[in-house]
Amino acid sequence: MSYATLKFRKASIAPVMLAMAASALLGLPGISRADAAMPATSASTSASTSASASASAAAPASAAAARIGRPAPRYTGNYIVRWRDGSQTIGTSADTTRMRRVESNTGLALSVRRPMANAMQLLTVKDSRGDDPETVARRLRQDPRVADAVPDRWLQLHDTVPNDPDFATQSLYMGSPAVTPGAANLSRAWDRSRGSANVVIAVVDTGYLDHPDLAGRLVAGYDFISTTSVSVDGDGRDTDAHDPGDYVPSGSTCPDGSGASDSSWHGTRVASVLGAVTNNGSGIAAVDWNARTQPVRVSGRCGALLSDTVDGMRWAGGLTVPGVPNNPTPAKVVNVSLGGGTCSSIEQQAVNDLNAAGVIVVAAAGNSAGAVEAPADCTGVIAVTAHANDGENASFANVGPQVTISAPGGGCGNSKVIVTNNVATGCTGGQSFIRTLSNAGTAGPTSYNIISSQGTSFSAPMVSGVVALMLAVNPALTPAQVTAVLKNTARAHPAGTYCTRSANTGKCGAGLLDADAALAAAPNPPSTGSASTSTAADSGGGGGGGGAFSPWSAAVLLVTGLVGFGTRRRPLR
Ligand SMILES: [Ca+2]
Ligand SMILES: [Ca+2]
Repeated sequence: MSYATLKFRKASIAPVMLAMAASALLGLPGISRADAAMPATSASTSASTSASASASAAAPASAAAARIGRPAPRYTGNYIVRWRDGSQTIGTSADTTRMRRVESNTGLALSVRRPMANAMQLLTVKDSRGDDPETVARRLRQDPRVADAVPDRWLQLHDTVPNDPDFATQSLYMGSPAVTPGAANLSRAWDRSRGSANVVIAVVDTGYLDHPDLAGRLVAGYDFISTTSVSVDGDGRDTDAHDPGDYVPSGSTCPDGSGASDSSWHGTRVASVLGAVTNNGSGIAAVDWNARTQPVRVSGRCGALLSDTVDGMRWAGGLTVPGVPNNPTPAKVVNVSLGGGTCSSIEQQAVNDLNAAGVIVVAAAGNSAGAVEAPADCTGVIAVTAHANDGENASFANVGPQVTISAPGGGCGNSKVIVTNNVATGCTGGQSFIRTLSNAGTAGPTSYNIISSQGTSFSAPMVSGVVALMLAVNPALTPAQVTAVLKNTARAHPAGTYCTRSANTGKCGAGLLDADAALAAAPNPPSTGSASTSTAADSGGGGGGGGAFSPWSAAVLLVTGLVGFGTRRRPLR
């Protein structure tokens, strides 16, 4: 069967317009193109930006680190003192005598608050004579009876909050799960690692744009689209992975029967989730702050061909593709936010070969409110379904036994869809959105912007970014170990939601992505044996793969949200 369903194909209305329409109908704030429009980059400056990108790829790490200042400590007026004689008896004459002598020697008025472990006492200095706490501690240390003295101070749970203006919205799905149950716990994770420029994440998609909030994070990719009618760039395969737009002109019909549609800028949107320039005071924050993103262009007008997609995936991971120079900067993580049909022997072999080379493949489960689609259903792939900010599986998201884990992808929890006369009319508590970099152009690119997106397309790069962070912590992790750590550290779906119903056991993977827990476990992964966990025989052959793949993007979902949400919603069971 071909991917024809392609009912989900990027559809006939541009994401921006859909987002605006959804906003108007559902009363959602701020997702017009105006709310975050960024200045367009001219063609000439694009070229220079692109040329300097790889040379300066390592720069963001140090620059970001430099901007993250260390806030001044908050002191309490108390001091932790370790006595040289080892005594911490309080209230005895010996103790009182010792205190009086220290007071006399230092000129400080002291009292004991309580004893501490290791022959220490917590003292209060009642009059520090205006000296700062570190100076007071230094004076205490100069007394011969004092072995050590340190000012007591407040310690904070470490949450990293990047200064990108959109993070205020993004924290709903990237911040603390104590605030939003579905959030990926990245603020805490970023205190463990913000990623490494040594890690390359390939985005196998529609190519990329020189969006100013993406520039500097990219390494050279490749255009794998072999057919000119699909590539829309006037030629076949070449070194330029720019996205010229995948619009279908008025009057044209795709092989799946769909008609005119605006450009999706899907590859840029997906790449921005895992690799936008972060903590630059502009635009959005990404999951990984330092890894480099490699655009591998396989999808154009009317979608992607399996033959191009498999070649692109193999090249991304450093495998040889005839007629194409080997990838000089092979990716350790390959993100595939498109697909369709069921896993064929061709896709399975590509995944097996990538896994055997130590490459982690992450794929979106799809948005058909049905079974997991290829390549996410191949063995050895980290298959990602989506949940809304409240942690419930999104009503559009595909689920099934192949799902590895769930990550934020916007939408509406499956049990929260409000249905009136068999038509979805809203979402209890409101829909969730993922903020993504995009472009206002309906055909070719025009002005850069930021739009709200939904779909497993944006859940997968959430996981790919976390995998890149894990590899920054432990570069030796195998694909099987990464999978095991993600599963072991996933949080349970919230009680009473779709995935916790007994009829849905085993459909939603191990649970919700928790970046902090994954990074905490990354240094000591479980033993998993061979990196390659499957053979082609495991795939069962599969009848899919013959048709075109299509990016899974917001457009479709918003369309269904407006006109067919009810019919697209899975039965709750
Ligand atoms: Ca080309
Ligand atoms: Ca940014």
